[in-house]
Amino acid sequence: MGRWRGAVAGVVAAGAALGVAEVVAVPVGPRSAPLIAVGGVVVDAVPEPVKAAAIAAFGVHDKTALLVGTLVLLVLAAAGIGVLALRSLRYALAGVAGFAAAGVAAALTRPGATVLYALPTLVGALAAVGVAVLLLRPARVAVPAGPDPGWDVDLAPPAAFDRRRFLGLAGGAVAVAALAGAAGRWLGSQRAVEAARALVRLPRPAAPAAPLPAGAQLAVPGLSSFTTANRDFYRIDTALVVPQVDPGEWRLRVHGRVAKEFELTFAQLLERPMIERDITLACVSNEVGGDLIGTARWLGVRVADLLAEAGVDPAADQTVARAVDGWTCGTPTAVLRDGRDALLAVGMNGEPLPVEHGFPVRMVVPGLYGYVSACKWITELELTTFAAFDAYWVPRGWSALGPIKTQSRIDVPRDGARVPPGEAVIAGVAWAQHRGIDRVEVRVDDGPWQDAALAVEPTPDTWRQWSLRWTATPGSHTVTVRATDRTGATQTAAEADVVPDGATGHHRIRVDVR
Ligand SMILES: Nc1nc2c(c(=O)[nH]1)N[C@H]1C(S)=C(S)[C@@H](COP(=O)(O)O)O[C@H]1N2
Ligand SMILES: [Mo]
Repeated sequence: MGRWRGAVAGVVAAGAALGVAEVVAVPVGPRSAPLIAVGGVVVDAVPEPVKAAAIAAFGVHDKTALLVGTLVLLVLAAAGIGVLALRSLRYALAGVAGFAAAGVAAALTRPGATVLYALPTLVGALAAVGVAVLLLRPARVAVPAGPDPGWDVDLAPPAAFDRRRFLGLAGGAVAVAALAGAAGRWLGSQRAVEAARALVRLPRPAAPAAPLPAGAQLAVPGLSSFTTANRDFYRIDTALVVPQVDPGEWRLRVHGRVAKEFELTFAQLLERPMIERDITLACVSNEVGGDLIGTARWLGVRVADLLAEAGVDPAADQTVARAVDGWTCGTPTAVLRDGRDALLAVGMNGEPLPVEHGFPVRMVVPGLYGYVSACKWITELELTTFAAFDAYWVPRGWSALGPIKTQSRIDVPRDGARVPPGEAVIAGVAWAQHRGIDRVEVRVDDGPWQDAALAVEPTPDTWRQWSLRWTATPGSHTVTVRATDRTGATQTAAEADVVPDGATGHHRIRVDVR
């Protein structure tokens, strides 16, 4: 009977610590909460294969998986420490001290941390000690001193352990911790940033995008829509809690190897001439056939205009964008100035940027993967060189340069679908941003490559829809697609992993016609 009591006490104490810490983290800042801080260190430290495997296994839920995994480990450790603490409370104190040290160290080393970041963990640790003492003490004092009392030491004496009191206290602590945790999370999400976002009035673009041509969107059920709704847009970043940036405090600093450094406020940015563009954004971690890609109508200021104003040192071949949470990406300066619509975006599909997509300002560069260009919650543009600085993903095994590779995907039918025999439609999307798609071919089984019909391409900076009629014959079939971009290059069949600079290979599905 003894052991479970220790395990329960340990887990309840750990829960109390996390719950209380969440509340203290509300005024201090969400990234100071120990679970988030430790998770953040893990995110920054995991070796590349683990990160790639996590994205492959969990996709956009990789961060949830990380937090759940961390919690499971914590629960196991806390249970173990609780069992030890039945023998001596010293074990409980040592365990709490160990976890507190890890939490404080993680919180204090997060980018942008202040000494206050230690507070949530410390207050949480006090709560854990309190709960542990409360739950474990009766068991301890009950173990009689002196000569062997004659009963199994594993069994506490009947009088010593008041099961109802223990369960009542444990239940109470769990309820308080859960309430505190939920309240902390809720208060954290109610921060002023959503209200500030609701107040943003986006300027009219000086150069609006033309309405989408009718032929850009094919009428094929199940085909991805040309424009991806904000709520459906994939999200990939290293932020365990979404940075909350008050547009009133936001500054963009343009500095480094420039003739004239300067700073812009959000109001000043909004006064500048804005352009509106349809651009497809893709993640380098997108597997062949994957869905880490989407298209939005972005509103923003040309990055090239800002660089021209700063006066760029011709030797500064890399422009590093830095986010408020310390994340960085490095973009070739030449790409930002070659005339393409590289944007500091404030609007996405007619709304201010959603908070998780970078509110108030992010970068979007047609033709480059997000990890080398699409900095969300941006606050700095630093002109430097590739020789002088490695951005976030580079020391973690990814290429410093990330031009998008020509790719195509079959959306209809779905892989593994059952298709009735007869007339069918195969359809999907193909992309080679900033080069444009000129041809898409489809092959059934080992048959000839057949040209698919292409939808209207509003700009070479977006994906392009395609479709092909097919008379489906009974049996099991594979369907393969490949695209050719406007430079004449056809997508390679050679399969390459997403690391270091994007997956290659043909998307192939299997369908069952019956
Ligand atoms: N601050 C910050 N910006 C970031 C990232 C990040 O981790 N932190 N990830 C980048 C990556 S890898 C991609 S693919 C795009 C994804 O943008 P989205 O989440 O709006 O789709 O954001 C980029 N911008
Ligand atoms: Mo990405």
